[in-house]
Amino acid sequence: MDLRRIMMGAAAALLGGLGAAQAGPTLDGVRARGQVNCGIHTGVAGFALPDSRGTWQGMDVDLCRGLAVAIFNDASKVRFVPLSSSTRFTALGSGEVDVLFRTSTQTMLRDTTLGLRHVTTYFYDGHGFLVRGDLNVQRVRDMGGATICVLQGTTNEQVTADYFRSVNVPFRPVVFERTDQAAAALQAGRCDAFGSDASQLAAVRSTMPTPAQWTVLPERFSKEPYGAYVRRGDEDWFELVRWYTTAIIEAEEQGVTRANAEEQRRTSTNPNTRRLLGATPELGQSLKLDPAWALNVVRAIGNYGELYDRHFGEATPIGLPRGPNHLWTNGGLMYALPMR
Ligand SMILES: N[C@@H](CCC(=O)N[C@@H](CS)C(=O)NCC(=O)O)C(=O)O
Repeated sequence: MDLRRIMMGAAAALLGGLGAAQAGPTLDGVRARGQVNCGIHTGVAGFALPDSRGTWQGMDVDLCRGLAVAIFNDASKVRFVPLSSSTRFTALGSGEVDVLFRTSTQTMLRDTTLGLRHVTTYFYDGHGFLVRGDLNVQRVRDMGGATICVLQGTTNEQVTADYFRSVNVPFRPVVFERTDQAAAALQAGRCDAFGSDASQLAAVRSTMPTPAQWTVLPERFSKEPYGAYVRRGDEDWFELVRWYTTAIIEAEEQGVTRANAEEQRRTSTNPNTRRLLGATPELGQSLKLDPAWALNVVRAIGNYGELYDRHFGEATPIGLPRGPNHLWTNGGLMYALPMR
């Protein structure tokens, strides 16, 4: 640790001791600016896509809005910054955005080499392939010589190459910058398959002119756990984003919904629920937020299950089964660390 950091830490400790609500530099900057700058996808249904009125919609988009609510109790205090896969991490590193909620897989080398930190998993996925339904392949390894569309700067580029190399089957990659370009190339027959995370393939399929003609093959070739990313060196901001994400899952675990959150705060006798919703103030205080931060978040965007259903559930064109994104109590992997 360098001297400047030690001095800054000592100064912060002193201020803390005097009772000043000094937060880390990112939260202070966000508050001074009056909005969170949130890096999102350039356009994929389910995670981030503008609707017919040009309003961004999707799980990543709502996670950005919810973060604004946790800080300002105002979902409009967010600026969405669409970023391609290959520019997202440099945009975060340079300070153009405060956080990424951008379909970003958490990997060891991203964590250890980019000067960034991934936070905690909010979506479990895996790499798959989208193909024309009449292509008639049972297994991807039977696609020798195929042309495969992938997106630049994604894990999917490497996973595709690793897989075909591991089974010693040749393929030809065609690399694009944006999802819509890859989808158009697939549609036009310029590639035989599109390799990406299965959720995004389901989303792309749902926005094709004739979805029924397209199939996401059932094999999965990697683990793609999505997490928010923040810059290194601001522990307070890291903690805020981590416990904010956790609170949304915890709300579902406790049966706190958009509709009942307010009432639960008033009437619940469960100490965990009372803490989560700010009937007692310690969680909010520890993050330098209003005691009602998590209550406000759930009222604004819902708990994790509500968020999933709204953007990926049966009633959406994507209709993606929840699978590993179910709560751990329901056979899935979503497990909130204890909030106490
Ligand atoms: N999970 C992958 C990225 C998944 C992803 O975002 N893939 C496509 C969408 S299918 C993409 O990069 N799109 C770029 C764009 O349209 O900006 C990663 O973290 O590298």
